[in-house]
Amino acid sequence: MSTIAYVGLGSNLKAPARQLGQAVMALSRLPQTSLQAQSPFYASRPVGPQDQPDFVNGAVKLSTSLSPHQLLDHLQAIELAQGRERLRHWGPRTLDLDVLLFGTEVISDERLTVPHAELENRDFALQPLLDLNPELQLPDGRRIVELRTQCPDNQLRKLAPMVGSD
Ligand code: ROI
Repeated sequence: MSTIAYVGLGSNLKAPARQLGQAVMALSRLPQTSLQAQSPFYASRPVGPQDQPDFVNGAVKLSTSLSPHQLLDHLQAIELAQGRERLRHWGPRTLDLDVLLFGTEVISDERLTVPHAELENRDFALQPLLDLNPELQLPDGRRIVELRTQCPDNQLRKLAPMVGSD
């Protein structure tokens, strides 16, 4: 059985847009998974300490027969493969991959919280989800489009698509 999962991507170190592009390539190669769509990328002001570079954020839509925790294992492997650095709490990072939504599942354990715990406060996650599916809802029925209008503003700026960035 396949589930539609949405994964958020973020980076503000080491050529962030390239980090995201590389991560999308890696996600397109996951086992038991097909990449259905990729959102535009956005520059965004950092949530957390302001003395760090702006982030680049985006999201992808996957169809997968992996379990949520298997998917998380793969996301963490991709983060590591791209030399993940987290310099401090809520500080700069090379690559963050988060399970934002996994079908209509609600998960809360020591490794994984789905829907993502901060989703409704983060325009840089909500907007790419809307780009991928304007009708999307949380498992509790709240509409992403509604949450987007209520969440803090991180000054999203849509970036031009990257070409020839291998
Ligand atoms: N801020 C923005 N704009 N984008 C992120 O992806 C992001 N990720 C984080 C913190 C440091 C909380 N701030 C962020 O982990």
